[in-house]
Amino acid sequence: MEQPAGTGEQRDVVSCFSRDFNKMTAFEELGALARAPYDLTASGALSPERIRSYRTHAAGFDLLYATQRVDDTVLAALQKLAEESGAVSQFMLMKKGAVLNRIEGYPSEERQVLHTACRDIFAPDSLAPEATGQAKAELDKLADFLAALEAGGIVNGAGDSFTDLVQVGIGGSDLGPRALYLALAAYKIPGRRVHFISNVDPDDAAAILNGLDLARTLVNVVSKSGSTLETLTNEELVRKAFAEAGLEPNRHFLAVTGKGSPMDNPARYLRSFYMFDSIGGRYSATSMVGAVMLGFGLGYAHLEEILRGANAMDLAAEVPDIRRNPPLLLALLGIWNHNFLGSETLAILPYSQALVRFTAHLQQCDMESNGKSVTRQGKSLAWKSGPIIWGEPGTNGQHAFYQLIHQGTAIVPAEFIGFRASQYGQDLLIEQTTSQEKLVANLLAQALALATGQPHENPNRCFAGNRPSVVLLADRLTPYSMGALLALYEAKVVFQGFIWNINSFDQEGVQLGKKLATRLLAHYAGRRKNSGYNGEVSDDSGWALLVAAGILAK
Ligand code: G6Q
Repeated sequence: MEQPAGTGEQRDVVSCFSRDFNKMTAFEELGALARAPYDLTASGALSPERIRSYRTHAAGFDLLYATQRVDDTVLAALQKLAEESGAVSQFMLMKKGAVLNRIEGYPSEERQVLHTACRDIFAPDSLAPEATGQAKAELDKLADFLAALEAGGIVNGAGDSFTDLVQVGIGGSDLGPRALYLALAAYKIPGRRVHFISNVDPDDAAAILNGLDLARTLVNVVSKSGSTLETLTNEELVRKAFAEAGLEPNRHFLAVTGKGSPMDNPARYLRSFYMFDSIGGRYSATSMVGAVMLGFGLGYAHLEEILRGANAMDLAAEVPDIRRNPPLLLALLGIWNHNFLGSETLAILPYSQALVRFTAHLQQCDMESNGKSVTRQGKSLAWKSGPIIWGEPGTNGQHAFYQLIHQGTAIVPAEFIGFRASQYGQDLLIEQTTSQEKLVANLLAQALALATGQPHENPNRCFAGNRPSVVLLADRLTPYSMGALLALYEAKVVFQGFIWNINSFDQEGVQLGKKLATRLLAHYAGRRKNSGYNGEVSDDSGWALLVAAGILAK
C-alpha cells in the first residue's frame, strides 16, 4: 500500500490548528447568545427582507437560512468561530495534501485526505498535483474502457454487448455510489442497467442475480482494502453463479481496489481500476469507486458533469466569508443547533424521490466521520461531536414522522433539499398546479410552519414553532447539481470535524464488532470442520461468544 505522505511542515501546521472547541472566545460568546436565540414566532420575525438577505448561493444551489434561530450577532460569532478554528485554512491544507487523518501521539492511519483531488482535474493548477494526476490517469483508463464497450471492442464470449453491471461493495463502496446512481437514473444510457449487492445476507445477492442475464452482465467488485468479508464473500458467490452458467468470470469481472491490496490481481479481472489511500471510503464516490459504475450506467460525459459540479462546490468551500460559503455556513448552523441550542439529531429531508438513498449516504458520511469521542490529540471530548442523522424523502415523510418534528418534545433541526423543476419533465396541471409545484410548495410550507408555529386555544392543536431548518434549492437534479450537493455535504462534515478538533477521517469504532464476528465465525467453521477445534477462548468475552454461537446455530 502507499506510504503516508505530507511534509513535516504540513503536520506542524495541522497541530497548530488543533484548538479545544470550548476554549475559543467564540464558544463563550455563542453560549451567551444561545440563552436568548432569535424568536421565529414573534410577529414580523420572518420578514421578506430577512428571507431575501439570509440566503447564499454556490454551484447552482441556494441555501436559505431565514428559518434558523440566528440573527446578525449570532452570524458574526459563527464567523469568529470559523476563523478561530481555522476552518477554511484547514480545508485548504487538506486539499494540498496535509496528513489530517491522524491522532497525534498515538498509532493512527497517518494519511492525507484528498478526495477533492478526484475533481480538481478541471483546474489548471491543482493544489495536489500528484493525487490529481493519479485520478486523471484512472479516469483516462476508464474513458478508454467505456469507449471500447460502446464501440463493441469489448464484448462477451458470444460477441454480445454488455447491458447490465452489478456493483459488489459495502459501506463507502456502496452507499455514495448507489445514492448517486439512483439520483441520476433519469440520465442513464438507454438499454443499460446498474444493480447493487452489498449485504452479506445471501438473499441480497440471490434477489439481484435471479433477474439477470449473466451472459450480458459485468460485475464491478469494489473494495479499497480488498479484504472486506462481505464483499469477498459476495464476489465468490457471484463468481460461482457465472461459472455455473458456463461463463468465464474473468471476462465479466472488474475490480476497483487499492494498489497492492489482496484484490490487486489483474489476471482475475477484465479490468482493474485503482483508488488511493488518501481517499476514505465514505468520501470516495467521485473516485473510481463510483466512477466505473456511473460511467457505465450514465456515460462518461455525465460522469464528468458530476465531477465538475463537485469541483465547483469544493471551490466555494474555500471562501472565508461564511455568508458566501454554503458548506461552511451549513456546518456552523449545525454546530449552533447541536452544541448551543441542544438538539441531538438532524433530519435531512430531500423533496426528490431520486434522492431516496442520499440521506443514507449522508448518515454514513457524517456519523462515521464525526461520531468520535476524542480530540486529534487523543483527549476525551468535553463537548458534543456529530449528531444523529436520519431522514426520508418528502412528501412521504410528512405522512409518517413529521408529527414528531412539529409537536414532539425533541427539537429536530431539518435540512430540506428541493428542485424547482423535475428531472423527467413529465407533469400535469391538476387544479391549476403541477405535481412539481405541489412538491416544492410542501417543502417551503414545512420550513415556514416549523419556524413560525401556530398558537391555538386547544393545546393539542398548538404548534410551538422555533424549530429550525434550512432549505437547499437548485433548478433541477442534474449530474452537475448532484456533484455539487455531494461535495457540499462532504465539506460540511469536514468543517464540523475541524471545528470540533476531531479526526473525521478514520473509523476505529467499527472494528470491535468486526473482530467479535470473526471469532464467532471461527466457532461455526471449527464445528463444521470437526477438526479438533476445541472452542478455546482466551478472555472474558469468550463465554459470551460461546453462548451466542450456541443460540445462533441451527
Ligand atoms: C468508509 C469506511 C467503510 C468502508 C467499507 C468498505 O469510510 O471505511 O464504510 O468503505 O468498510 O471497505 P472496502 O472498500 O475496503 O471494502
